[in-house]
Amino acid sequence: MSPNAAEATAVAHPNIALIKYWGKADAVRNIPAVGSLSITLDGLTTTTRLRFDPDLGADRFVLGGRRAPEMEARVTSCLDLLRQRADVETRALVESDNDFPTAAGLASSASGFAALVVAADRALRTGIATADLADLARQASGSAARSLFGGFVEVSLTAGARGVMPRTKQVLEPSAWPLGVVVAVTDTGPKDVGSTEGMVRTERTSPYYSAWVDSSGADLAEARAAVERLDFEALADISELSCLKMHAVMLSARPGLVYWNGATVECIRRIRELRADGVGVFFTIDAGPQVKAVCLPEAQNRVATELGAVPGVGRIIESGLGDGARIVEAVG
Ligand code: 2P0
Repeated sequence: MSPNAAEATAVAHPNIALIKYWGKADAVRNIPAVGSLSITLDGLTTTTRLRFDPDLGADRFVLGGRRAPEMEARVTSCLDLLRQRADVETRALVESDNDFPTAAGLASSASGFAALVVAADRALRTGIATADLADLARQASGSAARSLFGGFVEVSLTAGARGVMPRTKQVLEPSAWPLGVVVAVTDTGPKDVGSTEGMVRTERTSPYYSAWVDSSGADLAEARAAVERLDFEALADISELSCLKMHAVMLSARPGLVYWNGATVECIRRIRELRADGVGVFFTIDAGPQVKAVCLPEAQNRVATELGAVPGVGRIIESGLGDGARIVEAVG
């Protein structure tokens, strides 16, 4: 194999967890403490071009046209996993672009590492199966495993010889239940406390952390059953519960993690009013102030208009459900 001129471009979409991942069973191996269930979006895209170059002494990472040295150690660790499989040492130039705000609770690390492993797998011709690529992406960023797949995706935890291991798989194709998502962007700046640091603080200091971990398996089973029978009301109830429980455990860390702003709360109230009026919509919120409203297709236009009118909402992004990470171009 000659990786010298090998290059590939991959795209991946962020995913939004309906049953949330927050906390690690093993921080060194990045094993999540809880399973999760997500939807992959098609309205937000990361495009990553990767070129192995024998003249490079180290990997280079360029994000949105600017060198991002603070991310290079994580990119190198991730690429090393694939280089080991291919038995090569060659370093790479990685150029990644997001068509949405980075590091603001819109899961840019999920789509970023999903696109990276898919591009590297193709450029190195390692031929790794998607579920195994998901596991490599997971080691870089827990949520990235889910963006390898489209539609509804589950990470389940199973006990194995080496302890608990996560396994990622698709639960439902995007076309089987084409829900919409309206993202109400309430702040485009980067968050104060990143997810990894926030999780560690929560595990160490929240008196409610064990209750969060202990109750999440039942939430995951309930959500999976709701997805399998396309039961929107049941999915809405369990998803809002998982989201609010996660934020409750974040708030109870010391010092408490407050990812919301005023507009976040106003969007929650508006979504609950709409649902009480019979509109098919529920909310979920990650480690940032943006509100993601998951809607039945016929409700999407109304939800976008209503959330766009909430004071403090600067931008509305609309999305359907999308496919998993994939190659769009390859040379060599
Ligand atoms: C999720 N989040 O399930 C949860 C909900 C944020 C809130 O997964 O430490 O950036 O790299 O494994 O993947 C964000 O966590 O964390 C996340 P690491 P990641 O989507």
